[in-house]
Amino acid sequence: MPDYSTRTAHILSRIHELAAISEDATGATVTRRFGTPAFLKGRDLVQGWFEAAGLETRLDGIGNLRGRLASRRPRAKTFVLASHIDTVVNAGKYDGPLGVLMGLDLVESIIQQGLDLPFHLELIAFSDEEGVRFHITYLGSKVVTGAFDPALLQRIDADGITLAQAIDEMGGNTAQLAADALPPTEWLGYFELHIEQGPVLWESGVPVALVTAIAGQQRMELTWTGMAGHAGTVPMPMRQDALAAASEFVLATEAFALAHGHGLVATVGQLRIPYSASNVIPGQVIHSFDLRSPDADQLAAAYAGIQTQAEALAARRGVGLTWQLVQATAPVQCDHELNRLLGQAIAAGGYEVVGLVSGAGHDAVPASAVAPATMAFIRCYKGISHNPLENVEAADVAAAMAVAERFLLELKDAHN
Ligand code: HGY
Ligand code: MN
Ligand code: MN
Repeated sequence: MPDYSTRTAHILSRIHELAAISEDATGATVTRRFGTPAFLKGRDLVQGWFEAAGLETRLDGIGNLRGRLASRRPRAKTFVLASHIDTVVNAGKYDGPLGVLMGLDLVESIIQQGLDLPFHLELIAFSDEEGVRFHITYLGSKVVTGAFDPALLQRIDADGITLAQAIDEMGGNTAQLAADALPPTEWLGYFELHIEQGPVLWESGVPVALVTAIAGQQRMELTWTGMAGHAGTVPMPMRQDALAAASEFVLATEAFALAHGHGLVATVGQLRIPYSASNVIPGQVIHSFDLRSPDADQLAAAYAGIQTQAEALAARRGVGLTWQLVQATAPVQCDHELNRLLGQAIAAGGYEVVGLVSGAGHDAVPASAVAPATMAFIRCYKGISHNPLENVEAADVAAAMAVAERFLLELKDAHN
């Protein structure tokens, strides 16, 4: 009988070792954005673990770490186990790395048992799922799935560095990105283990669930342009205050999402005021806008409705508005057959089979365009994520490990 609690303790000790590598030299917060020295140092650590497990590893052109366990079957397809090792800023320890390190443990166990699978296994630690540095998500998985648009190479980060420059500086190779794709004919499927990042499992006491769908999301950048002025001399009715306009927009979109419900969520997570000073009326405000829904029609209607509201608000306030759509991803359904097997594995563990829609985006989204894809969610502390309070119970990770290992063995039997 596998000793999942010992294996889980090993996974969690690696989680803490990786979390100690951060852009924050004080170590007080966990931040490893795509291509930064901290990201590269963390990836080196994980690559050492891949190689110690016996995986043949390589770094692809966009910096994904790829470990391959070849099947002895010559015409075998490839089943991908993956998640990401980049993080948001001031992140938790588990969003991404937990899926990679649980996947590594599953592969280590297969190698130790000397199992010959009827498919190649490729374990991938994606280099940029969060899209923090260039505001575009899934850069790593887009390369592996062949969905990477070369035009993205011209995107610039807050320091004016292009994605192409960042890739070159980290030792990547922009000329290789197309060749790094796993051809659609070679995919058998995709499976990702990830913390739920929501409260459902926490409240229900269920340790692990399957994912039925992943919400669609749109990422925008809005720029409000008013008139900078003296905070002491411009009468209130004469102001074209860009921050007041942006603030009204934030509250109006919050009210819009609350009023429409059904999984619609709207967030302004980043905002900057160029040339800001306490005694200057903000002349310009630039901010992000993240809009999501599991329902494509609701997402489209909300996008149009909120944009119309924003334009009317800008006109009323005499403020200019530019609304730039940065990225749009449609909602995706997870694969029914994989979920049938995953549901069997969950039930065999004695757990209620819970199916969840993910409000968070995941690399399973690009993967679902080329292969049957699904995910398993692990219960996390109060559903908190993108926050240092992110946490998991070892018992829940152990439960998910048992389910995932049973799922892989079912997959082996199904393709033998
Ligand atoms: O934004 C997301 O949903 C994910 O954390 N990248
Ligand atoms: Mn994630
Ligand atoms: Mn995340």
